[in-house]
Amino acid sequence: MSGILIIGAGGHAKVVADILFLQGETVLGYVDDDPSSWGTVRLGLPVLGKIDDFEQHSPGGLVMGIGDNAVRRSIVMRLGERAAGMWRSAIHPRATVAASVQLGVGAVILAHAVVNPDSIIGDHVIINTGATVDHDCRIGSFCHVAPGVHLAGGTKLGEGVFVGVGASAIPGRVIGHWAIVGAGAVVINNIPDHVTAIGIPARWDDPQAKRNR
Ligand code: JB2
Repeated sequence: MSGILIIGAGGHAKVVADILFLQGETVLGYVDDDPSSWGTVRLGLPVLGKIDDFEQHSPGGLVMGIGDNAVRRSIVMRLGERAAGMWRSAIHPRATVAASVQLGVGAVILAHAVVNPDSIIGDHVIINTGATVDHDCRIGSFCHVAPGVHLAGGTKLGEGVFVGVGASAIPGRVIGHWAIVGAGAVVINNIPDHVTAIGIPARWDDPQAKRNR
């Protein structure tokens, strides 16, 4: 039987399943590496076994259902060619995505999220509930834009950026690869790669400055 298999079986996987139901997709169930989940049922769908055995279930498509950016990336890399061409997007019917937006493979866009014209969304990105991404933004692969985030026009996120719930960024700011923006932070300056920026305005520890102290 052909249908979609969801990778992961936690909270985010259930949200993905709900979107796929609304899209009218046939969903086979979940695969997950936690053996204690196997044989259990979530939203009426079974956890079928481990991720690396996904081909045993003959899926017609795969959607990534794990929230952690680094874990999503490592699984996509691990499955590599075996999963190439199988990744599908899950876009809630009440999300608003402008016609000119370029969506990467495996994008997951939740209810009431908005992505405005000419934004470019990378692979396996999550735009979570009620988040807004204004015009001309660039969202790198494996980013997670958490619920209620607002990114103003021309914001650029590198790969793997996590923007925490309710954070915002003024127009045109650049947030570096694998940076973390804390919940409720307000980004008014560019943020380097790999730092954690928190507060209003968002600030981060400069490792170089620390070494010189
Ligand atoms: O290192 C890992 C790993 N860590 C967790 N490798 C592999 N292969 N799998 C991993 N997992 C799996 O991800 C767990 O077995 C579990 O199925 C899933 C994590 O489930 P959890 O409910 O803890 O988180 P989530 O990813 O479903 O949801 C997170 O992200 C969402 C976007 C939460 O923070 C949610 O609150 C959030 N909405």
